[in-house]
Amino acid sequence: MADQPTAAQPTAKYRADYQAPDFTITDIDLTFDLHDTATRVIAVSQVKQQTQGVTSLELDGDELVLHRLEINGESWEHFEQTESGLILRELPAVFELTIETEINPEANTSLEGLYKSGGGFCTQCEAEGFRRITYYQDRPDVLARFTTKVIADKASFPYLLSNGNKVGSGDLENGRHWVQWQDPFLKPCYLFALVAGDFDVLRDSYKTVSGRDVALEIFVDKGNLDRAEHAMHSLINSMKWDEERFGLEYDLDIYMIVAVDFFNMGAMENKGLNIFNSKFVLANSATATDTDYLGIESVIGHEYFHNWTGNRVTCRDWFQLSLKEGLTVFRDQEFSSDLGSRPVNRIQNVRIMRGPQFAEDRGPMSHPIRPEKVIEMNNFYTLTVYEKGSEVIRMMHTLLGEDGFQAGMKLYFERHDGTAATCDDFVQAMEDASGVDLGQFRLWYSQSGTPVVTVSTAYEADAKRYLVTVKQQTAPTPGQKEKLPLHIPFDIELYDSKGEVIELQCNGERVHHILNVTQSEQTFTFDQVNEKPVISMLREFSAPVVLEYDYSDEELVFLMTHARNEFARWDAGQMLLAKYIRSNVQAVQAGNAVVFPENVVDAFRGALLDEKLDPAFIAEMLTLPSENEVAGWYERVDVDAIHTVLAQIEQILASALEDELSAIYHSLSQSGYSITHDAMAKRSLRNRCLAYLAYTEQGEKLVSAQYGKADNMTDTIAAMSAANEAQLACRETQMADFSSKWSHDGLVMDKWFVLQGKNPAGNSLANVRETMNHPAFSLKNPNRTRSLVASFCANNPVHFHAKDGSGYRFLTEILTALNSSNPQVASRLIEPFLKYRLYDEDRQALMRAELEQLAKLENLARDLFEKVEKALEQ
Ligand code: B3K
Ligand code: ZN
Repeated sequence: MADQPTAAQPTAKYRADYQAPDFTITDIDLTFDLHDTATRVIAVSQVKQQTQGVTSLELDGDELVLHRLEINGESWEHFEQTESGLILRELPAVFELTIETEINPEANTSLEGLYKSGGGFCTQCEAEGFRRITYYQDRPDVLARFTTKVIADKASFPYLLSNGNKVGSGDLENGRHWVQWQDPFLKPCYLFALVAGDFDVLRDSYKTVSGRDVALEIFVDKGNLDRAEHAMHSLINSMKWDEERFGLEYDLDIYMIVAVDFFNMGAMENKGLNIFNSKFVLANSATATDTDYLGIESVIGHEYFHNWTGNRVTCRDWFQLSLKEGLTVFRDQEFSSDLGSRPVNRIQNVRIMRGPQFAEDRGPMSHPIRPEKVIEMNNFYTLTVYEKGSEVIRMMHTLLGEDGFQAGMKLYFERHDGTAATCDDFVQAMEDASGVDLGQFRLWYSQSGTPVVTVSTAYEADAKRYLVTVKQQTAPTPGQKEKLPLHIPFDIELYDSKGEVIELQCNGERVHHILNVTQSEQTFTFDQVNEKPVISMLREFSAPVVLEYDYSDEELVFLMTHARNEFARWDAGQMLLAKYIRSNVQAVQAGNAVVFPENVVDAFRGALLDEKLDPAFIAEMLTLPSENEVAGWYERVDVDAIHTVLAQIEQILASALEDELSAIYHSLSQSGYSITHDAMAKRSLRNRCLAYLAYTEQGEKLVSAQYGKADNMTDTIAAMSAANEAQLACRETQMADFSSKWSHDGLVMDKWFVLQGKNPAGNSLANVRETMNHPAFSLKNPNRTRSLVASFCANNPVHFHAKDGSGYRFLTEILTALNSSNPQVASRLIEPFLKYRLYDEDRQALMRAELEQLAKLENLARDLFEKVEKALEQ
């Protein structure tokens, strides 16, 4: 029961142990009598035996007080309360189960289950939060029809919401009222949602392709109505896009989104009632940056797309999470790419793969996109499951083509609509619908780690033959020593010296540009190649692998200008930068100066001045890889050298390109503000120029002027961030001014907290500690915590890794506090510690000591336990 101490060590669950449930629940009728500290929940479930002869049933429950337990209306004695719930015994084959529990939403700081956010009530049930509401089979393969009655004080909570359609409402005594909802679709309990509060509501409607009218409602805190319009727009665009590109139509008469300030992640796709972190709903030109606008579009899309990929077809068990998440990320990436710039979206997604996802792959938590072993499910909502999961779907899309892939989607829904499915089911549908053999491809689901693909080429002038030899190798990862060759779609193109594409052929037959790499070593031969070509490889990042090839500077500069697709041009630029970053890190470690040759600068000048290119794309071309991404290239990371090299390359580019940057900066100024892609693209290049110019003599003047004149948050934050990075004198005035203007608005202040967290100044940590006393800051709010603490610990490596261990001690203090109040947030923040083996011995010892201290914490939450244990044993 609730307050018994959990003495036992948390135990793991294994994918291989899956067993179908012995009983299922076909219907559940819930009644919530809402009170801040003592909410009563009555759950009446219709239960049916699935395995003949089994008469006992385990229900999950956490932090619940049991008041009543009845079977078929009669009090039931045959049960036992355990640490993790209830075991009911001597059950009939079919019965009605009534359970009345009491919960305390106000004391719920974990933000899982039913909790209070601001003045209202809301829920978060994925992955295993429903067990904090009532005793239930809290697993995704139990699908029931939900009816929910919500009772609360009418004045404080005029809106009472749950999934599905409203079927009744009425007034009660003592100023209370009730509303009843019914969801006609079967769903697992993780998709259950309830909201009670007082809101402003933005209303619109959508006519689906078959002509049904859907009411759209977005609930925001009072006074925020003008900040919900972009979310509504994005929702309508999502509904339309899913009909057009995937042929998928919405299925209820109403779609509701509620924005709340206290939320552990981005948003949640509860059936018909999405609950969102207000960060991904609220925006207007004064409060939101272009990045915020695009983030809202993508998250609104993501949650909407889950209605089919996640809700209509859900996961059989949580090991299958990528079934819905990888696929839905793929869908939201395609949505953003169809609506905006495909190359820029691809570049941004690839940066996430090459930076944080590759880092996850080589850390102690390394896991395949379909994990085998889990202690705390919330720890597996990872970049691997989401982003790499999406790359795996994208590879199938590449192998099958759009038509084959859509045929696979259609078959998948025909087979699995209304059920809980597995990743294998999905791949099977893709295979059956297209006839493409995905046998070896399935290994992507079970093998963890990042494959390294090493290429060598040879040109035989006499035979006019070009040979491409591809080797693949995946290093062992924790718990998985043996690695097999994967099926890698390897997209290439060959160019002649004029930049014309050379048709791929072998023995007189055309060869497709997607090579099927399936062995550990394989040579592809191309004939009729009349001159030594330049090869472009892993085009569009056709597989989530590291590519190694010994390109010359000339070849990379050539590809930067001649490659046909923009992604390949950007990628060539990144490879060129990588060469000089690596050589300079060595130079700096040997006490030498940073060298960055003129001809390399010229290549970037060429990109900057190319008027045929989209300005947003040019901005990406001119963005160096992050310190964290560069750290990922090394077995032993030297944070100081990496920081020095990146900062100096930035400064060298700034002074060499000052005239061009300055001219472009001025030419891109816009009158009036709009969020069209064209306007955003111009702002992004202009602000990239400003970030460089901040390091030149005109920096101080330009940055101050932009801050003073900015009529939108994008330009304001760009000025502040340039001042912060270049440590300009105007930084302090801007920070003070911003805080006095916005300290009433936590969401806006998050941008300020991020800058404090990333502050490169020497007293950075002292400053972060002081910032924690700012009235807008609170460790109870995950957004505030992430903005300040995570940006210091994860994105300010030089100061977090200070040699005296002060950064490490700070993180342990925070983790210790959050371990008891909100373990899910703690578990995200601990990530920088998990990579401790990549640092020098002194730092390793310091971080290890912190991990050991955490391991000794009394009541160490499962979330942290799992990561600390793995990090220490690796
Ligand atoms: N499905 C949710 C994530 C739930 C996370 C639980 N710790 C949001 C999403 O991926 O769309
Ligand atoms: Zn999702």
